[in-house]
Amino acid sequence: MTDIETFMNNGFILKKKLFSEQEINKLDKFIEQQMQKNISANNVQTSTGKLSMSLWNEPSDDLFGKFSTNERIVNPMQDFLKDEVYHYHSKIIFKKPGDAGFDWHQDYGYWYHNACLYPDMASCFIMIDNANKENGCLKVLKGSHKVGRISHDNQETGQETADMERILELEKRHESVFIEANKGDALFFHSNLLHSSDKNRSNNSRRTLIVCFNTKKNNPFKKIAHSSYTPLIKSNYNSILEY
Ligand SMILES: O=C(O)CCC(=O)C(=O)O
Repeated sequence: MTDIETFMNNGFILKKKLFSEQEINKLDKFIEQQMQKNISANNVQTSTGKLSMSLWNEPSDDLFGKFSTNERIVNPMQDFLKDEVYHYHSKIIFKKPGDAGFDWHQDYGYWYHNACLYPDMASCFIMIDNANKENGCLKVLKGSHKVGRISHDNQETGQETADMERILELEKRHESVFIEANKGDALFFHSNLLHSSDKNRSNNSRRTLIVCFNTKKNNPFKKIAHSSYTPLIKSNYNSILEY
């Protein structure tokens, strides 16, 4: 199967070693420096506790931007979504030891409410640390993007949680896949793919940089949250190490 066929059939594709160890070490140091400058991280509350996340809408003109607009991500995204894509937002999930997991949801469960008419949206989940079952790697229901958008309950915390009656049924029909991966690997996944994650039960953080894309033709019909269409200027392959 080609990468496009895999993405179409399964709703995701894991690309091993999309970024080198040297590139991820550079990102790791950059995050450390930004934390010292107090980049804001907000607490997210889920049914299993709390974790922290930083989110920004515009692709920043710094090392984060060299990742989020990198041709290694943008070119496949355009192939998967079959349109020009733009940066919708990026976020870093800091899943520290003991931090919570995410309840079952589709990202389009959120983005639907942001005036995006079609689920022609996807994310690239870049592993900054190795991810495994113990530290709360992502879990997906393979092929579940084909069910379309299912209803979500809006929790008091602001988190959207997919209808559990349907999840229990879908779990019988779709394989649950734990995305165990190494730092530098990257998961591309469709906005309707059902996913969740467990708490971090290890002694180390499990951090990810998640870059979310929308398509040009799916520009939100009104401004609610995240970015509207702005042409994306791609960064070339070498731009991370050159930065
Ligand atoms: O980082 C995780 O464990 C899950 C993140 C997630 O589900 C999301 O950002 O939509």
